[in-house]
Amino acid sequence: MEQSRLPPGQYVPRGRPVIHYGRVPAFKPESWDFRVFGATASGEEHCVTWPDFERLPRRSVLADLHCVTKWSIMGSEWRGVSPAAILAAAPPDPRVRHVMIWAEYGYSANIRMSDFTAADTLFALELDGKPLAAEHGLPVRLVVPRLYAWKSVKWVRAVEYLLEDRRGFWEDRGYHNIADPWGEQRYSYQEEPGEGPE
Ligand SMILES: Nc1nc2c(c(=O)[nH]1)N[C@H]1C(S)=C(S)[C@@H](COP(=O)(O)O)O[C@H]1N2
Ligand SMILES: [Mo]
Repeated sequence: MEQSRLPPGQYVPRGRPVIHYGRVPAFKPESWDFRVFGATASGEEHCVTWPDFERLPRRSVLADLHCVTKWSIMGSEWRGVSPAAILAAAPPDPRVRHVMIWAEYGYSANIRMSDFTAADTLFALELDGKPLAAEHGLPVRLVVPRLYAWKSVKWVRAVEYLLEDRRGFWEDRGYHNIADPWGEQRYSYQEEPGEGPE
């Protein structure tokens, strides 16, 4: 196992911070669903209920989470569903290069397909051997360890396949479209041509 390293400008805080915009949503299994829409290969929207989502095969990823406010949580064990399973169940149009991840209350983050399909990206249902706590994203959150943590969307409800890149919640409010912590891509003014939509 490669040892975890701290990206530039980050520090390890005491305890485990919780950060999000707005309130913690209640999880109601009977009405919860996971939608895949936008540029699907068939043109149709796919929808998975909680009992079906819960039954998808899981795998574990040992990974760090880097918040743009500069704390990093090192070495958590996340367990959940691989994005590859979602892509197989609901194939995208072959031209799709970006996805929008949607959460409860309209929070969203856009991610390049190459980051979405990275080996350490996961729809996590468990953290360190236990179901996610409500404030960490119960029942499902995305974990994208290779990007700043605002892209690790908690309380995920949908994936939208994009034919053209579009900015999500924080990307539209001054944060970097790509958000690589190793390159300290924190703010949108740092974007080079081609790194974000017009
Ligand atoms: N739905 C949703 N997901 C979110 C956020 C949010 O406001 N809403 N905040 C993000 C930010 S900025 C961070 S740093 C991480 C924090 O995850 P944690 O609270 O589990 O530590 O969640 C991310 N996911
Ligand atoms: Mo964050």
